[in-house]
Formats: sequence, C-alpha cells, structure tokens
Amino acid sequence: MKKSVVFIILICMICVLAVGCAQGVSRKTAEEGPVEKKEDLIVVGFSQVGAESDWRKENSESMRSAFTRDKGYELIFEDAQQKQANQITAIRTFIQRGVDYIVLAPVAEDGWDTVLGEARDAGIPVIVVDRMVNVEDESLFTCWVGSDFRLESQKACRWLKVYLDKQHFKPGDVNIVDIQGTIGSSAQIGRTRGLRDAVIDNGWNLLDAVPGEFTQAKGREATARLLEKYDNINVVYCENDNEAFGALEAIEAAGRRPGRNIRAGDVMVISFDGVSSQALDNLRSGSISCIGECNPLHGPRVRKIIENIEKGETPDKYEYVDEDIFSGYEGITEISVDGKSYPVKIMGK
Ligand code: GYE
Repeated sequence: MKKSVVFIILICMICVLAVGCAQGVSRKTAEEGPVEKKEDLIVVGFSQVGAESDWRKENSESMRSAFTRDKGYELIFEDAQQKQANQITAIRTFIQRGVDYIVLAPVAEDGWDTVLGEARDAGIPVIVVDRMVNVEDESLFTCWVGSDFRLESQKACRWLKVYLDKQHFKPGDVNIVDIQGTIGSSAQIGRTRGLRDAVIDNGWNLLDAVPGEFTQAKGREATARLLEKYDNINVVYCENDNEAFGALEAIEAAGRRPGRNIRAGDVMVISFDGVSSQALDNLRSGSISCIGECNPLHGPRVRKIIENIEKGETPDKYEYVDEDIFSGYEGITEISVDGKSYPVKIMGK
C-alpha cells in the first residue's frame, strides 16, 4: 500500500474514534428518562418554592435566564406551589431522569434528609439556593448560596431604633405586630428572630406574631385581624414586601394612615425585599418606612458554582450575598450592627 493511502486510512480511524469518545462523555437531555444525548448540554433540575411574591418571580426569572441552551444548559423548572411534598417529588423525578445537577430552593428548612440522601446515592450534586436546609449530615448538599436573613432583620430593626430615638419616642410606647413569612423557612426564622432580639434589647412591645405566608392576601387578612384586636398598634413589621402591600391596604381600610409620623398616629410599616417598583415607590411616599434588601438574582451565582464544579473546584459551602437597607427618610444615612456600619440607601422623591 502506498504511504499516502495508509495515512488517509489512519486519519479516518482517528476521526471515527474521536466522534465515539465525544458521544461517550455526552450528557443527558431534559426529555423523560436517561436518554442518548445529541447536544452537550448540562442538565439542571430546579425545584422552585412557588410564585408567592415579587421576589420569587424575579428569582425564577434570574434562574431561567442564567440556564439557557445558548449558555450550554437545559433547565428543568419545577414550581412546587409552596408545598414541600411537591419538591420531594420533583427531586425524585430529577434523580430518575439522571440530571447533572439538582438546584433546590427549599420551602422550609426541615425534612430533607431522606430525599437528599437519594440524590447523593445517585451521585448528583445538590446546590441549595435562597433558604437553607437543616440536615443531620451537611455532606447531603454540595453548597448553599443566599441571604443572611437575620442580618437583614437586625439592620431593619436598628434603623427603627435609631428612627424612634430621633423622634424621642419611648420604647415602652412602641407596639409592634409581626406578620411572619412561611413558618419554618429560613427567611421567616431569621427575620422573626431578628425582631424578637430587638424587642428584648430595646424594650419594645411585641403584641402578636401571625403567619402571612409571604403573600399580599394573607398580609392583608392578618393585619386587618390584628388592627381589630389591638387598638394601639404603631408598627407593622412585615417579613416581605408583598405582605406589606396587603398590610397597607388593611391599615387604610381600618381608617388609619401608614407612614412615619408615628407621633401623629401613623402606623409604620417595615418590610423586606425591595425588589419591585411598587415597594420602592412606597418607600418614596413614606408609606413603607424601611426595607431590608433581599437580593433575588441567584441565577448567575448558581451558574458560577456549577462552572467551578465542572472545572473540578470545590465551592464554598456557604455563600452569603451582600445586601443594603433602603428608606425614603433622609435623616438616617448609616446604621451599625455588631460594630459594622451599613449605609442606608435613600430613595429620593
Ligand atoms: O423574602 C419572600 C419570598 O426566601 C428570601 O421568600 C425568600 C423570601 C422573600 O417569597 O418575598
């Protein structure tokens, strides 16, 4: 055989081998069942809590736009409608389908040991996002990224304390109700705890704490009931903005005025998130006094984590996001928590 013919045959054999190998390392597609792969996409199964708030909608959007085909991903998005049972089913489906990564935004902290054990046995990394999981063995998840909910609350409560002092308002005259988030979620636990600690430290009165499930409808209902029950409420602490929107409606319906002029009988509203333009407008008008920012844009953060794992790196177990505090009141430009100072972002008119 001529040398050139041998050379061509050799080249052809290398090509065939190369194609075979590429198929060998290929990933699964998002169709049902572990399937042959046509494109080299990383398949991510994301179990989202629901669509209860503006924050959640932004968060879903951030995830959807971070994990697109043109970025090399296939995203399987499952909305759990605020039910943990739905999340457990979604995770089991992801395992059956053999996804490459599971991303979990857990509705509540407890109850994950068994299903995360199943994911670990299947060799699928689990990235927890937003709220945390409370598990016996922390190796059941790869890492977590989200907010420091207690710190958000400490900052908002500090702002309230500084504001009340400026108004020469006596601690014993401060009568607060807490409209809590979904009970058992990290956001609720951290924000409730931050308020309880501040109530004790500052000598305020906490009249009541009731669940509002992070929704506008429940926030309205809960606030209306509380305003009927107590005639001396002057601070409504809402554990997210949507509850605050409901609280504003209830305050007005009860013939009270939401605002900062607490000496003149206003009801102050404190809240968390600061995501929607409605919330920022309420800060500008003074109907919400202060918002502890909660950043929902976790999509690119989770993608970065996956990129690093793909490179063989080990991500930090916990990644906290930096957040601000917002108000429309110009008199407080900075607050401090545990010796650290935080600028207050003032929403101009
Ligand atoms: O503050 C609220 C949402 O877990 C940080 O859940 C999240 C919270 C957020 O529904 O609006």
